[in-house]
Amino acid sequence: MKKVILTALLAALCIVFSACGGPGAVSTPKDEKDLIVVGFSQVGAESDWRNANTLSMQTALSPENGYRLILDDAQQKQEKQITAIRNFINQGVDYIVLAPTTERSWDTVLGEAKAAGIPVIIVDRMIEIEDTGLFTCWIGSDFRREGDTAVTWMDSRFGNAPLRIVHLQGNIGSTAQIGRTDGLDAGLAAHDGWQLVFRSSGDFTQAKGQELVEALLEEGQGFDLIYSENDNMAYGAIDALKKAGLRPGEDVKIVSFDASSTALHMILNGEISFDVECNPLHGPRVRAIIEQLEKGETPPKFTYVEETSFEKEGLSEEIISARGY
Ligand code: GYE
Repeated sequence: MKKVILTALLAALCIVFSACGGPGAVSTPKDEKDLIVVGFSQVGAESDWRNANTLSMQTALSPENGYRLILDDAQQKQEKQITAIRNFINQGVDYIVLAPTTERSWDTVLGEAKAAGIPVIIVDRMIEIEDTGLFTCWIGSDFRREGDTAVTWMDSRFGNAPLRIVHLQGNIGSTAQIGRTDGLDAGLAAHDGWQLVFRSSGDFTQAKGQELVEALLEEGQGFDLIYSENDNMAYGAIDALKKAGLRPGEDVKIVSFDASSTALHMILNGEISFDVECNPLHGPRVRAIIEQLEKGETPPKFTYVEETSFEKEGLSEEIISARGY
């Protein structure tokens, strides 16, 4: 009984304190009607990168921070994203955040969002659109630079020595695929010792990465290096190599993108040789953009996030655990 009274007293005190915003005030979810409503059309859940990105958005745009986030997973299909955006417009959301699957064919639906007066913030990949007034701003990675970073490392490591390359591509038509592929193509053009022995899309998934490399090994194709446009395809490729009795990192070198924590551990154990970082933590960045817009300010139209790259030298458990993904 005593305990009940004490708890009630404490609760009452808490209410008084938080209502006055006094010391010890706890942050409580705001009234539902005061929340800023954000519709987020997400590509899917195809990779570690994507899951870290979704979590970052959910954490930053939480009710505690004053937001209601409506998340739509498009399962890597643009048609589903277009439907999701139309639903957001019908629901009258305050902002739309779009992580686009591919670059093209957004004109009509973004025109509809504009007509409804809803600002659209693009994250991660870019869109190719004639009227750039149809979106408010974009924030994401410089994917071509990522590809160039990988090629620079390959050049420093192998020079123009004969190198048989297997290229696992991401979703065809996505900026991440286009930039990373363009980087490799430039590398191939500049090194006549490098030979592209296989190129196909593994859709950024582990299962497809494994399938492609398994099929290749069954055909008896030899190769020295796998250029995998994301970590999850690299995990699948590594499984395929091991199943065939090959040693990833020794018999076949792996170059990958994203630098998620599993991949960085694979650098430490020698399976992945080089990984270019792609930063998925866009949640706080989007929140900062919305805050600017709410104050009537104009955020920069395009913002590239800073990124680095990793190899075994200089990498440690401490570095990996200090990262957010
Ligand atoms: O590299 C991949 C994900 O667009 C940056 O998409 C993103 C890419 C990322 O599925 O893992």
